[in-house]
Amino acid sequence: MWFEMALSMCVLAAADGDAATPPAVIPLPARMEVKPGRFVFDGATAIVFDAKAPGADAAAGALADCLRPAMQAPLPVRAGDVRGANTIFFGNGEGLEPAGEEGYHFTVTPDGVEIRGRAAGLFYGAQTLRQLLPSPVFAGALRGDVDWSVPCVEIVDRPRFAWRGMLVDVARHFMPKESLKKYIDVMALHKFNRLHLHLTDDQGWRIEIKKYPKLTEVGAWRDETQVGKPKEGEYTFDGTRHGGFYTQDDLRELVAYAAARHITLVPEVEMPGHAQAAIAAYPELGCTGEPLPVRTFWGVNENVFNVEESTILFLQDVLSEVLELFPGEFIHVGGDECPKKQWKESPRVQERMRELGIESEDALQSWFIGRMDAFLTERGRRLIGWDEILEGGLAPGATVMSWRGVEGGIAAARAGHDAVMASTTHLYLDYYQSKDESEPLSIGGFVPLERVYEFDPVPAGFSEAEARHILGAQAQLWTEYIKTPEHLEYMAYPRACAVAELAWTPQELRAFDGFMRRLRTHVDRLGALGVNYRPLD
Ligand code: TNX
Repeated sequence: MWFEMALSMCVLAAADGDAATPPAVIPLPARMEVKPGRFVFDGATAIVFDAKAPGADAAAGALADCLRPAMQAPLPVRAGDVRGANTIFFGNGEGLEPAGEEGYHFTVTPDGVEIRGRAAGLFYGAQTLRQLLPSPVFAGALRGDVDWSVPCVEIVDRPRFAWRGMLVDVARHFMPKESLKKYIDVMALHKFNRLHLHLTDDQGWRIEIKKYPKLTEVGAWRDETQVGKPKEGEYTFDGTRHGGFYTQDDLRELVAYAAARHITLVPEVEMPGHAQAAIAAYPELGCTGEPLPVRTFWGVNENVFNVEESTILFLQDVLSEVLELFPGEFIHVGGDECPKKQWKESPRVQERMRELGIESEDALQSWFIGRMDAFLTERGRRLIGWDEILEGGLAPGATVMSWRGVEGGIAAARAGHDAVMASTTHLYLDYYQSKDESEPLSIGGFVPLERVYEFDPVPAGFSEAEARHILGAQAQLWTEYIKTPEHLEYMAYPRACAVAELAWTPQELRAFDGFMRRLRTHVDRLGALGVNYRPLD
């Protein structure tokens, strides 16, 4: 029997979590005390959930699903009111120190495991339990002998921030749905709770919109793609058609898959810039009336949406379908890198500015975003956009995603708006992670692991009231130079582990040395999961 073998192997496997080496949990819990002894799983161990505790059933099932591939005999899962001996028990956290929506209380004694909290907290407790087990349990199939035991601990945990996000740019390179599911699984292990999908850009439109089929018939495909960086202004191209899109069914499936892992998908539909794929599909949305192809090279682009009422209504129709698919509170409308050249040069746009009584092109962009803000607010949602949306005045309901450093986030918070920190300086995981010549070609920049880790989302000098406007932090993976899910994983991990910790763990507990010690164990888990992480130096 598997458990007898497990017992005999106990002494052989290097068990993590002795008092001297606290368990390698990432992100580090807010409070964790290691006690003597271990709980050893055996053939009679069961997962038990209190059927009256919301989410306990789901968390128990999620734990069983994660462990099943590495077990010969899966752990039975059953309902039960009380935590009996030799069980992993999921129940509500009533009467315990409040842990909020996402916190949990977690106790291991030689007799069993007890996890208490609300739905998300219970799920996160299950993720912590996985990380107390040895790395081979993360594999998709039983590999050799595993020490099925966990150290006795007492954990009281809750996140520092409500927004713990990652952006994946599926516009520059389309990523298959199944690869996003794996991505979501790995995010969940790290207690991330927002996946921001950058669904539209100059080089591709990736979301099926029933009312405007050409957005994907035309906009989801480009003839070819720039190869490498231009040399002396000369581009080379690969001559290969690239594209793809998610059907509405695909997106519903992804939304549900992520929700089961307590991750909210944040869809982004870019406007008024980064719009060429949409203009290629419907040229009347552009400023020049000229037909344009879906763009085949990178960089800031002058071809932007016009400001006709029909264009605003078109985009609101698009958003209506987006709202049907994505139930989350926040809808991202882009707003970054919108050159004003065509607006300045177009007689029709200038006429429209006079009609609207708008004096500058920056103010025109604010009017544009303001129309979307009003539309989303009326429908009970919240607009979020890149920090350029500050430039002509911030729309009343807007939340700012601060990418050009933290200044946009600071300005937003000081003006009483919410902000998410997503700064190029620390959180752009498309940038180089080492100076090693063997690193794959990247867009540029240099954001090694230690730099990521040192980021504190709350700017120095912030008052408590200002700090409350910082919803959290988000890592960005722009995919100009990232063509495959494997390469995406290489750029994401292990740096995303640092992002997870800076977004979850109390600032006063964070230390790079301790993180690195835990990370050396943690990367074995990533390896067992088949994540193509960049090896540690
Ligand atoms: C800037 S970040 C962009 C993206 C690029 C990225 C490359 C932002 C809001 N805009 O369009 O992909 O730099 O690092």
